Amino acid sequence: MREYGARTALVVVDVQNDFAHPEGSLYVAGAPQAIAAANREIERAREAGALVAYTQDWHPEQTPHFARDGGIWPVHCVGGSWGAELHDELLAPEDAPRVRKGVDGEDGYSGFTVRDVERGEQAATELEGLLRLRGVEHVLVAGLATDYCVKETALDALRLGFETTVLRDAIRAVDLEPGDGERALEAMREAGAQLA
Ligand code: VGL
Ligand code: ZN
Repeated sequence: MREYGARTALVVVDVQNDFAHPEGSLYVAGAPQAIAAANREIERAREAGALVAYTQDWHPEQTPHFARDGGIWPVHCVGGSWGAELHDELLAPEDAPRVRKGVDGEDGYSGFTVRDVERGEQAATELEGLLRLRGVEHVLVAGLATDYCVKETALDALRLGFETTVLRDAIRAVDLEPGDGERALEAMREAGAQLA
């Protein structure tokens, strides 16, 4: 049984319409089940007074992340669009922090870091600071997608020294190649994450 407390934070990764809604441009199979599981965790976290932080993939209209500009993805989560909004069924109180990745056109999958596409430099988002300010030591990760943003967020959390737990029921994979989700779980486990 997971215990939430003041030194625990639940990070809910990219549960946005483009990934989580069947009409989204990059719909992840099983997203509704991941939302249901994430909502149970969010309720428990809030009851215990634990921080719940939400990340959002937040792209400009043009970015080398998109296939039409040389990347691999259909256009998704363009900042300010319907696809970038958190899914309606996700419990997301107004007062909970939202961390938007890529607001200045940077690239990257982790909720903690973004990369300048021209210079290749990494920069931190505000997520780590939010957690440090609250004295968080243990990060639990839920959301989408297992093989991209969940994985990179969990690996960064470990790198930054947080005890890290990945909530298997509350995540789903894109699986561009069959098995990507399983391989991502293995990579997170090998790096030191607990799979719960
Ligand atoms: C993601 C693919 C492209 C994610 C973001 O949130 O996992 N996946 N952009
Ligand atoms: Zn993206």
